[in-house]
Amino acid sequence: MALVEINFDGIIGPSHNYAGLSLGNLASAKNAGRISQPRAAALQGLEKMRANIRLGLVQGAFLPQRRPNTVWLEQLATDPAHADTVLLANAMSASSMWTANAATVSPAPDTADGRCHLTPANLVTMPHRSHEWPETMAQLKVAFGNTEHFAIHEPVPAPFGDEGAANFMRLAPRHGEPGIEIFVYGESGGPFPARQHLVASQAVARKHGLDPAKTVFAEQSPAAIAAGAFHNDVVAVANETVLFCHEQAFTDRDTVFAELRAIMPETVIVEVPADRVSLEEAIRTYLFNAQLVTLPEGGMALILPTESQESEAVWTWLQEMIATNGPIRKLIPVDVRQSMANGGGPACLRLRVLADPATIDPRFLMDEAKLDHVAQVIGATWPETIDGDALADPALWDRIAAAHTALYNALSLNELI
Ligand code: SUG
Repeated sequence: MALVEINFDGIIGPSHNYAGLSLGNLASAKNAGRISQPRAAALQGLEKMRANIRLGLVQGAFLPQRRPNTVWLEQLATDPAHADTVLLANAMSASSMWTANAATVSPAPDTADGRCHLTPANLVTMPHRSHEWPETMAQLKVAFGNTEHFAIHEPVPAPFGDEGAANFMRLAPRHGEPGIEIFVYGESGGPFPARQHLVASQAVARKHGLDPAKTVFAEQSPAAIAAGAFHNDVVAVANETVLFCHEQAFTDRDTVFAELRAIMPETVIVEVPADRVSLEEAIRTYLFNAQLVTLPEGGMALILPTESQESEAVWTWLQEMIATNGPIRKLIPVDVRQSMANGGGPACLRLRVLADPATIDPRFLMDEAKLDHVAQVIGATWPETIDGDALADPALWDRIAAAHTALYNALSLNELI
């Protein structure tokens, strides 16, 4: 079978909570201390997957990680019963749901050895995310264990922050053809950290055996980071020939656009001007944190958060864009409000892998029947709510562990528990 784009969504874990852990992520800060709804959150995520399957897209999933992360606490010479409040909150985060940060993926047509290369992101800038990669790596090794088709690398070493596919884009005439790989790094973010380091991006490009003539490194604008775009995928998204971005996404947009057009003349740039949608409004509504997908019947759709539909400035601009009959033909709002309240939109929740589905461990591929089964497990075992104080309650840890085991059993992935 030909290579197809597969979206691997993170199933939202039973410990989903609002601990305000991500400096520079305005939603996370704003909702710190709010009562979360892990069950509703996970079901929202499943419905997004279901809707994408119904569009004819191929869907995969990664599983939530074990929380609290006792392995990490042990490395810090403590345990859940003794860790201080902040450390425990870091060990309880369900942040692996945002699989756009799981890894950077270079598909087979772009690499020197013709395999699909994956490097798990080290996520070192944020403590709660820095301990995700070992379990991510374990899942990747099972899902993409076929070494004839996939190569999995060690993460980039600290201190060079790597945030994975959230700071990576790919353009290509068509999915299965060689393309341009675009790495977006940050130098400065004013009051907020620039999480993706250029050294890390360059290392990933070398590990993956990319053609330097088709690899672009672009600096994310400090203004975007300072306004709350802690990842590039909050202000830009690409699919096949189309780059959809905000006017202030990059430090030097003219040079970036010229480079892309020189490598691939078919490049189409759909840019939203700042005088129509400000950076602040773009970040509040997450219109760029959309899944830009090619529909099986042709044309592209933007699967974007319902928050974008509720903004007059955003929705008016998008309607006008659709009316121009450009490459993006359809707008599909989805409700992922529980994830959005922690700064994770539809695009954060998925990792794109271009591959032949037959080469992937089928336990990670989803169909509607499997989603029904997973929904049943979630309905029966995920906590309905978590408030901040409960993070230190041993009864919650037990409940989360039981929910975790039930899901791994349901997907026959017990070996990863
Ligand atoms: O890393 N939020 C995540 C959101 C990640 C979004 N991903 C992409 N843009 N691809 C983050 O900032 C908040 C957790 C908390 O505060 O409890 C959090 O980690």
